[in-house]
Parts: sequence; structure tokens; C-alpha cells
Amino acid sequence: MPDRIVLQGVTARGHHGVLASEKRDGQTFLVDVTMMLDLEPAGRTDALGATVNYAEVAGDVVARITGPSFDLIERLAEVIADDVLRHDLVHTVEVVVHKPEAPVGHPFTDVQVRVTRTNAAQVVIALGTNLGDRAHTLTDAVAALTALPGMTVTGVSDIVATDPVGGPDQPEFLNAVVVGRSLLHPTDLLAELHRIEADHGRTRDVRWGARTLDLDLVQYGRPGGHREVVRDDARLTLPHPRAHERAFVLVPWLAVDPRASLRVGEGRHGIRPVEDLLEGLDRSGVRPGPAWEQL
Ligand code: A4P
Ligand code: MG
Repeated sequence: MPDRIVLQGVTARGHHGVLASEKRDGQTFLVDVTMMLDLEPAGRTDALGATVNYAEVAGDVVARITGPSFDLIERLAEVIADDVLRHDLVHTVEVVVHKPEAPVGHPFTDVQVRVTRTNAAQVVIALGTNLGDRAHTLTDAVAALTALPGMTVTGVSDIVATDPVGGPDQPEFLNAVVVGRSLLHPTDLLAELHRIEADHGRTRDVRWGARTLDLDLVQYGRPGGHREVVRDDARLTLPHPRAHERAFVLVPWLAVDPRASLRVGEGRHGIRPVEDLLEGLDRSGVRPGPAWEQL
């Protein structure tokens, strides 16, 4: 049983409901919040900073109950879950909203909506190889990504064969894109990607030179979403600074996620559909590649 903090029966009057009378008169709502997080650091250090302050969570819950009116308690549960997941330490939250005075028209004791949400960020990983048994390496790398604790692979593109872009004269690449959800922090995920590269004989002699396996973290968190990570650090730049100009990344990405978008500038206007980005690019160097191997 994983560690958890359970906050039960936070009660306040709110004005949520579909009926005009509900919006006008208000009624009592009760909320239970169960937060899954590792409590060992707090247990060892006795420091409030190592855990989540449940009084703060209770305050946020009351603010949502008493705040702007929603038609549905489903919506109320969702925004409360979102609020809780802003606490980075919480990896999973369950929210129950009770509405015991709901206009049901028959005797009843309670009606509840229960949602479970995880703090996993959507991640996009680009794979490339132009040395060795390329299709085998890619297949193996996807298996390794799938096996990563804290990582859920939700989509794998077909393999594309691509002309090399930049660097010295070098053989044709095979590329692919994996999308998934990660509970690992970006730098921990990158460390895992480096480990998987090393397991496949990756060496770093010539920048942009031929390689058995290259795993780039293209994006961490949906652009504009609260899990999005943007950082300008040479060890890990997010989103990947060259992804937006590379058909060998965008073509397979779009194939696996037709609604994909990528940040190319600041603010809301800096988020561009991958489909639009591709329109300006030369796709002639990207062809269908071999099939995935059976593992
Ligand atoms: N790094 C910083 N940000 C990131 C990020 N978002 N994801 C750092 C991954 N790594 C990131 O990478 C160099 C350093 O970048 C790492 O230490 C990491 O901490 P690397 O993988 O060691 O070296 P690299 O791959 O040679 O350099 P780079 O800059 O990643 O090259 P690219 O941009 O990946 O280009 N043509 C085709 N057709 N297909 C390809 O796959 N790949 C490249 C490599 C060139 N041309 C290609 C292809
Ligand atoms: Mg790389």
C-alpha cells in the first residue's frame, strides 16, 4: 500500500448545480482528498517542507466549493484534483465530491463523484540510429522505455528512414517517436535515456556524428499545461531546441499524435500545431522505414 495523506469531509456551502435554485440558494458540499506521495522523506526529517501541508489543501478545496459556480460536481472534482496536483510531490490524487442535498427527487443519503488523476506529464521522445542493426536497436529501445518505472508508453510511431541532417558525411538514419506519460522528473528521465543509449553502445566522439542510438527528450508536459517544463540549460533544453525544424522528428510525431503541438516561442502564441510547423519544412528526406521487429 503506497503512502498517502487522507483529508476527509472538508465541508462548505457552494452554488454548484444545473438548476437556477441551486445556483441561487446554494447547498452543502463535502470533499474527500486522498493524496498519494512518498512520505518517507517527511518521516525521516520531520520537516513540513518534505510533505504536503493538508491545511493548505483544505483551504484550496474550500475556495473551490465557495468559488465560481459549476453546473456539475464532475467539474468541481476535476479542478480540485488539478489544484492538488500542482503540489509536485503528489503523484496521484483521488477526489470525492459529495452532494447530500442534491435535488434527486427521492429519499437518498448521498451522491458522490469520485475521480483519480495522476501527475504524470505527457512526454515526447525522439529515437534515432544510423549504425549497427538499426531496426533491432530501435525495437529494443522502445522495450527499454516501456519497462522504465514511472513511464507509460502510450504511442509508438512507425519507423521512418531519413537522410542525415547536419554533421559529417554519414549513413542514412532510422528515426521514430514515442509518446507517453512520465512520473519521472525531466532530468531523471534524461538520465534514463542516457543509460539506455549507453546500453546500446552509444559513444559520444563526434557531435552530430553517426550513432548506434540517440534518444532526445523533445518535450516534457503539454505546452501551456501546468506540467509543461521549459528550460534553457545546455544539459537539458526543453523543448528540444532543434525539434521544430526537423522533419525526421515531426513526421513520425504527427503520425502518432495528430493533435501534437510544440512550443517555439513564449506565451500562448508560441505554441504551434506540429502539422503547421511541418508545412514549412522539406519532407523529401523522410521515407517509410522498416517494420518494428518482434521482441
Ligand atoms: N541535451 C540538452 N537538451 C536535451 C534534450 N532535450 N534531449 C544535452 C536530449 N539531450 C539534451 O546530446 C548532447 C547533449 O545535449 C547531451 O549531453 C544532453 O545532456 P548527445 O545526444 O550527446 O549528442 P548529439 O545527439 O550528437 O547532439 P544533439 O545536439 O542531441 O544532436 P541532435 O540534435 O540529436 O542531432 N539526421 C537524421 N536524419 N536523423 C537523426 O536522428 N540526429 C542528429 C543528432 C543529427 N542528424 C540527424 C539525426
Ligand atoms: Mg541527442
